[in-house]
Amino acid sequence: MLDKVVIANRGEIALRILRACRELGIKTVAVHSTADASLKHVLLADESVCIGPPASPKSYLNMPAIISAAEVTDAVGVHPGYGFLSENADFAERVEKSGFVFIGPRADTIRKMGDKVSAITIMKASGVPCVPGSGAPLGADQDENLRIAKDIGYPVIIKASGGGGRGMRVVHNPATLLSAINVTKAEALAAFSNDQVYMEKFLEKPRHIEFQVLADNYGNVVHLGERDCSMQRRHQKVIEEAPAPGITERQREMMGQRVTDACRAVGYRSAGTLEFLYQDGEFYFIEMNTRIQVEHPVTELVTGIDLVKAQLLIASGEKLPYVQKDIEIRGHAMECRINAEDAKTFMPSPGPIRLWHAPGGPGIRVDSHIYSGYNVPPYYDSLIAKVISHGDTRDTAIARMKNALAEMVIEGIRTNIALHQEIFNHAAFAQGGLDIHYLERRLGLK
Ligand code: MV4
Repeated sequence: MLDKVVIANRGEIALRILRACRELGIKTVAVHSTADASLKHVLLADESVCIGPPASPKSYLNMPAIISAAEVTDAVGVHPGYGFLSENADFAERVEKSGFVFIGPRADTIRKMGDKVSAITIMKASGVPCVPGSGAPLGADQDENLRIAKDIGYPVIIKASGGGGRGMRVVHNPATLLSAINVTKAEALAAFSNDQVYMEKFLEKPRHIEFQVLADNYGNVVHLGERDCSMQRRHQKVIEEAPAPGITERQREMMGQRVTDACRAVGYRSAGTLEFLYQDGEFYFIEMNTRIQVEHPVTELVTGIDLVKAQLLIASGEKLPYVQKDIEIRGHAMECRINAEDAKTFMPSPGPIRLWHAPGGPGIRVDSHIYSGYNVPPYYDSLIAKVISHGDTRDTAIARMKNALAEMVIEGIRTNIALHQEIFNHAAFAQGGLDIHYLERRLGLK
């Protein structure tokens, strides 16, 4: 078992990692910025090291500072959480070259999946269904690009192979294709020094459904079913659930088989998520996340598997203690992301939390680092709590979530609790299976 782990993150996920370490008897080192000395996990950790000023590039993204903290505290592993350096292949490589265990996939796997064209190529080769597309970076031959688009059929979408969700462009006809390619390339080059772009058929009303996998160092891979993350605004997920409404056991088994085959083929290790668009009964792979995700608790509640503990055990060299047939999806779980933000403008609303009453009762879990008197700093993500509900049925999970939202109290800052209540009281949401544009369309109406 790992003896001591550096938690290279902050907020709720840092506390989540600390709790998993504690359960396994692993000592913890919190690294934090000067703005974060009073974070709950910093107060609870066995040791803490200040790694720099508030701005993330100087602290939570500061690789030498984090690796030095591991060195001076005699830690053996580094858990990156989500965001920050969690999918930075260079960081994973530097952690391992410095003699520490990176709690996540191998650096070369992170690199392969970070390049979306490369990820799609790998998945396609393993029989994972992908969106009809160029399957390769677009070249300089514009007649060829026009031909590719014509073959796929308009509308098409131009995406950057390198960075996150930004810099995509939907193209509805050949007249605007070439300028769209050029603008997307220029933006991608400026944003992440990689101007590779590719083309896919644009799906107009998809749902966002993702499969969770766990893999050990010995070629054992299991999937833990899927999550529906379609309730989002501006690429920020708002509500997630597991399982995805309407997905049959047969579909789950078929997709599960394909995603686990693909992970085995690339020698995947640790927790990972394969993202799909789902439309008209078909799944289309779009990208893979090589980190623990914000929404992992809904999968934990329906499978009974602790994903962060699993990551730590895998990193300690242990074998997965179960095979696929041991894994069952039990009941339904929902997660609400509680943000410190203005209800109307969605702008961050940092400041002091004067009062905090956490919800509770059967089937309610709260993952949060906040406490009465805690000051939400303005420098980071505005996620302050995740409320997760579980029940035998989706209706029970919804009823429990409504109770939880009604009884929780956060005073001193503005939050999106009322937005969640509104969504949960909406008939279309109760029905389930809404597409990724639903929330923005509805918010636009009001
Ligand atoms: C798409 C798509 C429609 N068709 N690809 C947005 C983020 C990026 N990671 C993938 N995204 C999309 N890719 C094709 N071929 C629509 C989106 C999309 C989206 C996807 C998942 C969750 C939210 C989204 C919001 C807008 C657009």
